[in-house]
Amino acid sequence: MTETRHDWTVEQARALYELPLTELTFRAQTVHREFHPPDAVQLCTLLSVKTGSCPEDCAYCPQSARYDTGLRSQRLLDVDEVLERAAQARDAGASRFCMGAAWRGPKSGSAQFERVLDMVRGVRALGMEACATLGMLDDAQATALADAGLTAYNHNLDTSEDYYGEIITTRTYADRLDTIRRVSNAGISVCSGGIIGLGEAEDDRLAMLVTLANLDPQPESVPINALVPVAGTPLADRAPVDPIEMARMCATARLMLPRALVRLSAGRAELSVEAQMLCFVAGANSIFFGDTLLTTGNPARDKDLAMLRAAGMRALDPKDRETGAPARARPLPA
Ligand code: SAM
Ligand code: DTB
Ligand code: SF4
Repeated sequence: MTETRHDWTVEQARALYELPLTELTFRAQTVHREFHPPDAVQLCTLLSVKTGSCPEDCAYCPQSARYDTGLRSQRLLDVDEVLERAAQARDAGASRFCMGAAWRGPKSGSAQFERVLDMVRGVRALGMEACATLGMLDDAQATALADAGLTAYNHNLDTSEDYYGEIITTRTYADRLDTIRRVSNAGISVCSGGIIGLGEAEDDRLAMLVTLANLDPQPESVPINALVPVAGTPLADRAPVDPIEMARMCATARLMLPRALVRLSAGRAELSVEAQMLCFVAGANSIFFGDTLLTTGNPARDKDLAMLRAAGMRALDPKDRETGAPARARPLPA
């Protein structure tokens, strides 16, 4: 049985990342089968519940108030509208519903935070896993989200500690790790990953995976995003990510975080079906499913279902938190 290690070094990560692709994918596949059904992909649907006008300066993000990206800001949606969208996502085949807010963090005790807690309770009552990404949390907010039944909280490290200051100046890497710790202490699963294609070096990508793998417990899910360059942001002109590098990231994440869901996240619309298949072969077992991410495009549902069907893949039925029954594959939706 492959052990989950928390003592990874960048050198060890690089030794995996730089293996011949055939060897790397073989090893990733081998580990994948120990912990996950090899033919199942988790289907998560995203919804931006509060869009734009964000006070943070993340250089990749179309939602920062600092950049003119032509995005229309939108205040926090009503609970009913969110639950209608969640029910549609469930009926379309998604098992997890992820709600994103363009905030530095929620305001404690505010009507808005209370509304988000109602959204979480409502999504759980629909029989779905609920995930939220709302920025930085304090302990009381993490506990309130846990009490509302939140399954997972997404808070990405995005890149290495060394490169972080090139991308974001309005918060620190330590702030990020603090929120992750609070989420974990509150008993919520941590979803944390990052973005490649920001202009970082290979070692920055690997240092990020090392930090994630050395968290104890390791994150339950690890989104691997390829930068979606958006006009008006400082990173608008970054070169497209090489699909082989995306596959290498997925495989290295699979090997270092063997139990995690590795999510092939933003940037899928720019990847061919074959490149995405390579990422699944490399150990990715989760996608964002639905026509949009937060503010940018994602492959259409029908296209994704056709891709998964052509490969004989199925949907991942979540692990049952109450009984501990393991995740299983279930048929794709019609
Ligand atoms: N405001 C919260 C925060 O930053 O924690 C939550 C929402 S934020 C949009 C969630 C994540 O989306 C970011 O951490 C980043 O990894 C990803 N993201 C945002 N814009 C992106 C882009 N243009 N390309 C790829 N990933 C992006
Ligand atoms: C994650 O790692 N990627 C998602 C989700 N977590 C919240 C967001 C991707 C956003 C891509 C740009 C956009 O659509 O605004
Ligand atoms: Fe705001 Fe999150 Fe975008 Fe950063 S990534 S600008 S915190 S919405």
